Amino acid sequence: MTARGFLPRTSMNRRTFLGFGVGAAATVALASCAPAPTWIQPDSSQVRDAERRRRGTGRVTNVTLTAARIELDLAGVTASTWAYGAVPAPVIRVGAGDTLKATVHNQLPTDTSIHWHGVALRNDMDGVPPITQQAVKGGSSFGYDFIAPDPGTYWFHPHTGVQLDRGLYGALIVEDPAEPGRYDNEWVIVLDDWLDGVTATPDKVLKELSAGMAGMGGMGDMFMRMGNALMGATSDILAGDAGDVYYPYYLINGKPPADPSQFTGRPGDRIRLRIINAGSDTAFRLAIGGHALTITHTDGFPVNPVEVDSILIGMGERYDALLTLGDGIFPLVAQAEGKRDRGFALVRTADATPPDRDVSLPELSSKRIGTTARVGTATKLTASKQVVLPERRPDREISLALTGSMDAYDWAINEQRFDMSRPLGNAYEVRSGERVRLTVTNKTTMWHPFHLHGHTFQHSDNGPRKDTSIILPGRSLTVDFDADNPGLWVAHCHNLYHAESGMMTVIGYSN
Ligand SMILES: [Cu+2]
Repeated sequence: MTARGFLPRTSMNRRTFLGFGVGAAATVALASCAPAPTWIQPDSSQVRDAERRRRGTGRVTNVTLTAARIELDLAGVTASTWAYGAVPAPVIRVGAGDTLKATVHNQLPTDTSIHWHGVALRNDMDGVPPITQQAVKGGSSFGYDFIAPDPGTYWFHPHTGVQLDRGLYGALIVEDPAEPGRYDNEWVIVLDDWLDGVTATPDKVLKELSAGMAGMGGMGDMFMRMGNALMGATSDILAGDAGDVYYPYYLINGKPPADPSQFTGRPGDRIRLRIINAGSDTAFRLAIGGHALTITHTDGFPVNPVEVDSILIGMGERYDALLTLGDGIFPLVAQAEGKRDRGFALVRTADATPPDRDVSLPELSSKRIGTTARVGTATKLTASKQVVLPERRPDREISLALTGSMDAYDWAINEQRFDMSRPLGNAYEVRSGERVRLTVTNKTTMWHPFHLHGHTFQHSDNGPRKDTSIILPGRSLTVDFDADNPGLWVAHCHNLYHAESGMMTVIGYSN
């Protein structure tokens, strides 16, 4: 489905008048009629001033990240991949308001970059070449240096090609000095869909997908692998097609089910989970056998606590949850939604026989006996009082339609495929100080995790503060944000292959 009825904002009247369908030439000609905004560049004084206003603590954490080839052991299968020394990279921890100085040494045979996902940081440190910086060339280094203003669970990964679908990712935890700390321990859980060095490289997958699936019609609802593509992966919770890519493994903290990660504690301990979906094409639903989970934060920001049996996590999303450990050994399952496979780890508080990695969990069944399913999704959450955006009428409204299809693999925003060679060609303008209302409508037949850089928006109706939100097919999401972080910010689908194929745009500040 390509949503041909949709008309981009700049050309609505003319296009209707001219009777064009999706005439690319008409769009280009009409776009050039509008006066070009004077964009606030990443190296501008406004960006430096915004950083000064963040009033950091002055504390500095220095880290070094070397992007290089490594061998990853997947229960006896060796995957040659790229990583920051380990998969995931060692956790980076700073306090809210602290400065992170991260030096990346690029020992890869190609360009790279690091994006600090979810952090409202200075624009020139956002890691999106060629928009916010030049690419870090192979054999060279780059120093990221920024204040991390808001506490929460964040992560980092390249914003260069499809490198994220290798092992180049890690957690960034920004600790809250005012944290009540009513838990005994904290576990960082990074989920990933894995293929690099096993079935293909991400670049090969992108090439295959880009050819489109138009010739693959007539397969009906059959679930099957075709090359590195996956057909018929559907999920009720995601309201249809769940993903495009076949992965041989689903990893929890870099480990496959045959060699599971182990989390240990004492019975009765209260544990804070910090869960990050670092996958590229897989939504995970996470549950721990025999345990309820109380969601406390999403995308770093607190919500009014909600108790659930499982949590649905799209690519790029994070959830924090509390649980009280039982006595024994329990399965921690990250079900790859629609893909008929799972990530698997163990939670251990006593010596006991571990559960089978295929064990079925009532927490993951769609209907628990005697009750309704309690699947944690963002739509069930409300922002905690201290992070609710103050009531305000929006100064500007921007409508984005997610468009494109598997057939042509022509993922786009408002039918305009993002072009890195002219990144501001279809950019949307905002101005400092505005309250911006963003309505994102999914005109496609599959779900997309929509991510905005540099800001944490708020879902309508007092919903959660987030930076990455699942939008189901045919549905709209309305969010508000305060334009308080000048610069040029990309907004895109966090399905890596969709983003790289064109489902990306820029929301830029202008003078
Ligand atoms: Cu998408």
